[in-house]
Amino acid sequence: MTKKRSTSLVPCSLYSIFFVLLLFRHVKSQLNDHEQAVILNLKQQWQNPQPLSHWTPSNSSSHCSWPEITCTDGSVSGISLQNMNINGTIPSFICDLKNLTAIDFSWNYFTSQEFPKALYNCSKLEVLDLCQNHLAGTVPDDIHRMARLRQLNLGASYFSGNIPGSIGQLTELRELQLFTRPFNGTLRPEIGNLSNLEVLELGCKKWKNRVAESKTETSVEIVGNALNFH
Ligand SMILES: *[C@@H]1O[C@H](CO)[C@@H](O)[C@H](O)[C@H]1NC(C)=O
Ligand SMILES: *[C@@H]1O[C@H](CO)[C@@H](O)[C@H](O)[C@H]1NC(C)=O
Ligand SMILES: *[C@@H]1O[C@H](CO)[C@@H](O)[C@H](O)[C@H]1NC(C)=O
Ligand SMILES: *[C@@H]1O[C@H](CO)[C@@H](O)[C@H](O)[C@H]1NC(C)=O
Ligand SMILES: *[C@@H]1O[C@H](CO)[C@@H](O)[C@H](O)[C@H]1NC(C)=O
Ligand SMILES: CC(=O)N[C@H]1CO[C@H](CO)[C@@H](O)[C@@H]1O
Repeated sequence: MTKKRSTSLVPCSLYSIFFVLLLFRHVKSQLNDHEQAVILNLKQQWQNPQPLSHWTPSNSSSHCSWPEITCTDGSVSGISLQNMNINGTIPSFICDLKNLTAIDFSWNYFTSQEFPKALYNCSKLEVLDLCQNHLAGTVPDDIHRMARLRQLNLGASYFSGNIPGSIGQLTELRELQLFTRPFNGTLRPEIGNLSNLEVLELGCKKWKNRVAESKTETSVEIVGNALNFH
């Protein structure tokens, strides 16, 4: 009798494993569908820019094969829209892409009267490149909330004013690019707290392979008198 019970248990547990696997696949593909919907909403928000005409709904993972999108384990981890003539704003729902670590919106026409704080909700963000856009306002005092940032490029846009001391709390920062337009604020001494910083520029270079470059070339450009690097 016990024998009978055990034999009937085996297929039963196999079934449940199979069921759990199916459920897992289903949940995962729903997550992928959701991420694709977010990306397609971005395209719509920006009024369907021509360079993104290949962003069309397809199977649940097809967006991972679009050149502007990077996926890690099937989930979107990067968006790179360099130089695509995009006019518009950076919508807060972009952070519905929960695994986003890199945003490169450089060389576009993104506009805003203030720093896009909505990006604080992208809690895994490590790379933020907003270079050469039409973004204005000051760099906010609570910029340190983007605690994981390794690269921050705010160069050649319309940001103005002082760089807040809290930028010194972005301890992961390796690269920091600020303004090229006449810089009328001051850099606070706290910037010297950025002990991991390798590149500090007040410019905006159109580097295609910035990461590779920064690996071979560790340079710290000291700008201003109040700065202290260790
Ligand atoms: C989904 O679409 C991508 C790109 O169009 C393709 O490479 C992939 O094979 C498709 N996957 C499935 C499961 O159909
Ligand atoms: C984010 O990545 C983790 C780990 O790869 C994964 O478990 C999770 O489902 C992803 N989130 C989304 C929304 O896809
Ligand atoms: C950040 O996300 C939370 C929860 O999803 C939301 O309530 C909040 O409005 C978002 N903040 C911004 C600035 O978009
Ligand atoms: C810096 O420039 C901005 C924009 O041109 C201006 O609004 C602001 O008043 C200036 N600040 C100082 C301290 O001159
Ligand atoms: C950051 O820099 C300021 C001013 O140089 C200094 O007073 C402060 O102790 C530093 N903070 C940390 C955490 O190193
Ligand atoms: C896609 C789009 O509308 N691009 C325009 C954005 O604005 C610049 C400058 O105003 C135009 O040159 C682009 O054609």
